[in-house]
Amino acid sequence: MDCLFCKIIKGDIPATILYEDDEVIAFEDIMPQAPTHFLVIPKRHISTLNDLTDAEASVVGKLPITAAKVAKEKGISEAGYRVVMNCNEMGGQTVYHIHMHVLGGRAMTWPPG
Ligand code: DGP
Repeated sequence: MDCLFCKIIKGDIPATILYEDDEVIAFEDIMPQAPTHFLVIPKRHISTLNDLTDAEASVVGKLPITAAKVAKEKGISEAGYRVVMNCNEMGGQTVYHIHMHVLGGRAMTWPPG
């Protein structure tokens, strides 16, 4: 499968891995939009949020849990951070393997662009 994030999971493309277990992996975003910007993804290939089924509830539930764990390790928990999941073109999705962005280290604005 020609998926960039599947290649990162397999180790075919290098990434700075922050956390990994059987189901999820977290790594630094290559184009950081904040002083801290990492991604948390399921190892199972799921293209978009629209493709989720009840069968993925458990693994997808691990995304925010992992985000919070890594955010704590990164020292951004107390100040706060933002999590974002983009879906399809209008949502700003560019990589079609679902991922949770975690951004911190600066004050976020609302509404997002
Ligand atoms: P989105 O636009 O929501 O689909 O976010 C995709 C993110 O993936 C974007 O913030 C940049 C990041 N990204 C793209 N290519 C690579 C890569 O090769 N390595 C890493 N670490 N991140 C990537």
